[in-house]
Amino acid sequence: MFRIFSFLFAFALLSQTIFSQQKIQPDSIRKKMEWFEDAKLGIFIHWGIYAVNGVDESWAFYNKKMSWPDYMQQLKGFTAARYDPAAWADLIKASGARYTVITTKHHDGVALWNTKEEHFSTVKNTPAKRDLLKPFYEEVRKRGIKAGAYFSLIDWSHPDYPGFMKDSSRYKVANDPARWERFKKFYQSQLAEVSHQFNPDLFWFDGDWEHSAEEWESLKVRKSLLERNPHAIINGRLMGYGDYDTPEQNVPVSRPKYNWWELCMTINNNWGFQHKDTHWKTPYEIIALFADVVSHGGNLLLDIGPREDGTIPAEQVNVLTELGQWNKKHEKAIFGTRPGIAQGHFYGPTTLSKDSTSLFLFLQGQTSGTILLKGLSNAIKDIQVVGNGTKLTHKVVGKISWSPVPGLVYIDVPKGVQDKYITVLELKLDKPVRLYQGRGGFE
Ligand code: H79
Repeated sequence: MFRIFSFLFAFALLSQTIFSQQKIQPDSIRKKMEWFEDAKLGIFIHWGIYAVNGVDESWAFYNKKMSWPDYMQQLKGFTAARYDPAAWADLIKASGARYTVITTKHHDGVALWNTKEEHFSTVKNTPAKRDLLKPFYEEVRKRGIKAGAYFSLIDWSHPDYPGFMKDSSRYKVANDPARWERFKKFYQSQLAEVSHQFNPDLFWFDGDWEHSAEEWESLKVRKSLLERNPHAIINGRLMGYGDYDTPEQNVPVSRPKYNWWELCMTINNNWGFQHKDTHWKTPYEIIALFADVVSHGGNLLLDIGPREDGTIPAEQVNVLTELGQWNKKHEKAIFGTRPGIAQGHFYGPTTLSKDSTSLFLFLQGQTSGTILLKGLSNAIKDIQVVGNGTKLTHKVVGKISWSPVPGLVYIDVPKGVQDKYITVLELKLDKPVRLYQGRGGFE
């Protein structure tokens, strides 16, 4: 029994440190979060030397799948020879994404800009020999896309960083505080370079779990970034000092705790380019997932992993292009919307217009026939298939005159109006949405 308790206690402690509580009050950041809340889709880019041999980004040596020197040999093969930042920005624009986040530095410590610090960079240590970030940020901003910077707090290649491989560490912070101070100064200087050179709209930290907020100096870091740009958004991986929650690969079933959240997800099974990974998600799977995320008030940060030469795999181009066409057709049902109605009213994703007088229903698969909506107190003025204009008929069934409980709404969805992926219906309501959520009794 004691063992079970001590296990539970240890687990509780662990989850407290790993999943730290948000320390930022939502009301204090509501204004700056507006664009993020409306944006819904971002494109994540993992580009680094790991694309040369197609190995796990940084984790390959951490997990001892290869030695650190072998991993770093990839520096020699990173050419960026066919890098076309304008083409990347065009693709991101075509996907419908409103923002993008690129790896400025992953856990392997290789910076993609010309860092002044004495440490690895694509400028000093690879045949690419240049700052890859500046032209990218310029191109995306030209197109009105918000620009985000992924920055790894962890730097497993830095001699003053304690962590190295999963079962080894250079030292313990408590035993050599001066060494940790040196690392802190180093990482905060690099971060200041990113902040001053590119002024990102969003900072996407990763790897906070290896140290406490005090050790990282999370609050100080947050403050200094916001001094440079008070509107900058900071993701939730700063040990509690971020603005929004970041589930990774795992799709939430209920809404995450933070007021704002973003699911980051790969198109195959890896963040960076890997020659052997052919587990591509289909456009349908991504679009269905995207609708689900938006219906729960989240954003999707969809990842692409360019090759070392800067070309983007055709499968990823295809998913972004198909998603973009679907987004264009269904723009009003996605962008700038608010989370939909509770599950139980309708068995599928839903969203609401900002003023909540339009309710959007997302039909999975190739739905046709009669669909059911429960507990809608509003009158429906009009139903249309989004992006297609076909008007649909509906019927209210079982409305009891003396009862406040609304009748059941049945909508006829004929064959032939279906989208290639997900069909969306817009229900125009007489007033802002009102729902009945009772138990059907005389309450
Ligand atoms: O950059 C991509 C990945 O390389 C990086 N984040 C994305 C965006 C990443 N990979 N894995 N993780 C982040 C989470 C890792 C969690 C673990 Fe652990 C680290 C599992 C075991 C060690 C955290 C700390 C959970 C348990 C201990």
